[in-house]
Amino acid sequence: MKKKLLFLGPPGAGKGTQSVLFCKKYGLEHLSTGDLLRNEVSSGSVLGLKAAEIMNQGELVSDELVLSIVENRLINITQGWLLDGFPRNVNQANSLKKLLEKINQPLEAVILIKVPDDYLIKRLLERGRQDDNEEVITNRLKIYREKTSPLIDLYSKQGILKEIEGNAEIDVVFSCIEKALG
Ligand code: B4P
Repeated sequence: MKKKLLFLGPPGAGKGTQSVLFCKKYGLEHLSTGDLLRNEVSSGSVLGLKAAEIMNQGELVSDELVLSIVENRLINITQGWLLDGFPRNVNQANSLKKLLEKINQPLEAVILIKVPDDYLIKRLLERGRQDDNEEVITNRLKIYREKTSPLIDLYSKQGILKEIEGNAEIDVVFSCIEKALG
């Protein structure tokens, strides 16, 4: 099983859901920039307050902040890792590439979880997190299309992208991911 992974997909595709299951089963370190940013927000730090404002509008938090969070974690992991929600734009992808070259741990596979917009909106409205209201979700989908979706082409050209149909039961999606990475 591959041990240096990235899960990519639109908001609500199930990146977080599948990452937790996968890391538990295969002993990888789960690096979710969304979770790390929400921890920063709960801590009430100045950075957290700034991040909360941006996240509640469905925009991307600054590359600088996200990169510093990821770099600090990634360099200390030895047992394999799964990046969830990072990178989210081309600049973050380029920075990740440089960082992985520096630590000599190349990305082995990228899982793209695909779900139609209608289902994404329904799932997120049902979840009801602070940034899960119709207006913000619409903006998050727009940002995904504009800034994150170019990464699909980038990783496809590198020959490491695997596409998964995410509009199915959680355990079915999980099995498809295992098959794709096995
Ligand atoms: P994230 O925390 O990454 O969250 P997400 O993309 O909205 O959701 P995810 O795809 O993980 O869906 P989940 O499994 O939870 O981002 C939140 C915000 O943080 C961003 O908008 C941005 O502001 C900021 N941010 C994060 N990373 C950043 C970065 N690198 N740079 C800049 N800013 C960044 O699933 C959603 C729901 O669907 C859940 O309720 C789940 O139970 C349900 N679900 C999952 N799988 C299902 C299935 N198969 N069937 C039915 N329901 C399912």
